[in-house]
Amino acid sequence: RYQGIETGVGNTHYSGQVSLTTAQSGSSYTLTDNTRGGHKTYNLNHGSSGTGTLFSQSSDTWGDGTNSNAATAGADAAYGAQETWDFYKNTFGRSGIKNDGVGAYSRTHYGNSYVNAFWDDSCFCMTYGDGSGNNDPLTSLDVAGHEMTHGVTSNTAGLNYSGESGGLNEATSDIFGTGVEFYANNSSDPGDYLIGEKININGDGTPLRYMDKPSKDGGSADSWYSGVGNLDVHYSSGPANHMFYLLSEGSGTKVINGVTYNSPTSDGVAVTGIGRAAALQIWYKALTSYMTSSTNYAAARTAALNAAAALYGTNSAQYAGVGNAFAGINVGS
Ligand code: ASN
Ligand code: ZN
Ligand code: CA
Repeated sequence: RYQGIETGVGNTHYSGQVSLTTAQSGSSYTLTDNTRGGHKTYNLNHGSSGTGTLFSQSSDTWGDGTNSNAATAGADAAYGAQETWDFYKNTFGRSGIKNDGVGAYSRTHYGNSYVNAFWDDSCFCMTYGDGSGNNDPLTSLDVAGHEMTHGVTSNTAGLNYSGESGGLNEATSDIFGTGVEFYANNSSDPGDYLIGEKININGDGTPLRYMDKPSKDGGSADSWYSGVGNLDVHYSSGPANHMFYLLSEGSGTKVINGVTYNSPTSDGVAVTGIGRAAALQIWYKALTSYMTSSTNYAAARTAALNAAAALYGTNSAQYAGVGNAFAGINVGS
């Protein structure tokens, strides 16, 4: 058999026990995924430059679910990269971040008590900190999908990371990060419209962001207004996250995978959802066919309407749904 493709076991911190594609190298195994563009997962061992070392061991079982085992975060990161690859491939036919079949690489255990994770276009790589006290690594599925989506955005629309386009860039990462989480269908980390609900980023277990009502985070806007582009991009993302929730699920109260959402509209007019699958297709086509680096909220509405028209026609419920969801965040009417 081909020794470059093995099936290992990951005992992750956030996603329970998962299957990981690994590779054999001599008498050891490595976190190398030759079925997904050769993605590799590294251990920076608290350094902050270079690649550190490729995760490598004699057994093909990775981590034990605890943070005292360095390979646990490796297993989460490898799983996040795997599910993100599969989400893009199987949902949109996109083969990797650049759609060229080439995998990125991931670095875990960056620095000390580093409470962030980031994509870097220049290394074409993903980096994860270990969180406060090195106790809450930022390796959950939605964070992995969020960060790698920054690579997709930068290789497609190229939305500038400031002003309204910056908010749309951030929202695109939240939207497809959430898409990854639902796609993975993992019982330890089921799909939701919350961002960072697993990583204890606020120290009290609450999520970083809420797509049904973004203002629940204390900083994000629920709807567009003329100064929204002056907010930090992680707050000006709010209206687009909210639009995506409304488009997918509709306004009002709804329980999904045990989480209760209550989504308002800016004008009080109820909105009916078209389902997450269609909403994802519309946003992906808008991003990859119609948005540019300077797209603002008004132009994002036009881009999404164009995408819905191309996919479903102008007489479709999906096309009407886009108009209604944008009206619900005070864009168009
Ligand atoms: N984790 C942050 C983000 O993806 C990193 C950054 O500031 N770009 O938004
Ligand atoms: Zn981001
Ligand atoms: Ca989530």
